[in-house]
Amino acid sequence: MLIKKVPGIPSSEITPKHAYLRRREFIAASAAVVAAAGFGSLAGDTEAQGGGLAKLPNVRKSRFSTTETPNSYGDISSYNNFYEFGTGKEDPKPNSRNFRPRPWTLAIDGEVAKPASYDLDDFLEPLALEERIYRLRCVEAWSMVIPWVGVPLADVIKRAAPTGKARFVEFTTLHDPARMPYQRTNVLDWPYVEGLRLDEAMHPLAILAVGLYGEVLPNQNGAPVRLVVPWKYGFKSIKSIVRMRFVEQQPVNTWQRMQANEYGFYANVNPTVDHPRWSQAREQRLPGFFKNHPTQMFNGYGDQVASLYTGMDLRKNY
Ligand SMILES: Nc1nc2c(c(=O)[nH]1)N[C@H]1C(S)=C(S)[C@@H](COP(=O)(O)O)O[C@H]1N2
Ligand SMILES: [Mo]
Repeated sequence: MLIKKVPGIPSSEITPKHAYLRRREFIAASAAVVAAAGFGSLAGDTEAQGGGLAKLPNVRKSRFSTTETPNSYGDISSYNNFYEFGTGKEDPKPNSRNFRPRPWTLAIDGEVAKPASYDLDDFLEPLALEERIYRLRCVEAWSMVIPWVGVPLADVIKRAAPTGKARFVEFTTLHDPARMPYQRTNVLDWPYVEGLRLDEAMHPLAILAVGLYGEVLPNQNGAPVRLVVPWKYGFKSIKSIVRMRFVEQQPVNTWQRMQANEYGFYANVNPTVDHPRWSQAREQRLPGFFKNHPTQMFNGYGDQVASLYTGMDLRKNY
């Protein structure tokens, strides 16, 4: 592949070959650089990009957005973790092409005054859509800036009216091996499950995302509805959600069930607690090539979220 020097990106960032990156990751990274060059000025212009999917109407900007420049639509939609469609990061895009995310039913039940099963579009109807530009930090130490469109999770929770017993929210991904091909394998214990403590879920930064770059979500990013919790590692951002259940006991999330010594319940971005197989001190900010950017505590949201964890040992509660 021909790699042109991109103005504004130091040549060190596009130098091929670096020991710790596998070849396919290098190809993805350099493809992203070329794609970015093709767009000329990314310059934070979220209107200019998209995937030709349905536009979401009446999206307002949010004061909670980062001012960092978003990654290109191409970056965000071609480098994904979505094991239901394959374990490689380039797999979900081609393997989810035929997935139909509508009609979609979302169940909200458990310890709530108003359990209900909604058609997703009816469910969204009374909620105001916001663009939330957040950096998503994967546990595997790469990150991207993504212009999500979504609704505050707190609004959804208030509507469900949790009872006094509700202490956690458990989220579940669709389980349909006919539509999600890797659910016919046992690479994970299906369906994918995640959980938040109720106060984390009520935090104004937590959203249910239904769009990207002003359009409905592409399948590979978790269509039609996924969680985004910007101070936590990406695996907390469960995709293609069909159920939110309010519970008393702390849920066991999928990665914790698979490898509890590597993935905990909290999964707060924390540069001082390494993953057993790699350091979390630095991150690779895609499309940058090197893992050379210091990781920030709570992914930079410490002022807003640290108080949720007062008195907790974040080494134990990783
Ligand atoms: N159902 C489901 N949700 C999932 C995953 C998955 O494999 N299955 N991967 C997670 C991980 S590890 C990350 S980093 C984010 C990636 O989101 P993105 O592809 O939109 O960047 O999705 C998360 N949500
Ligand atoms: Mo991740």
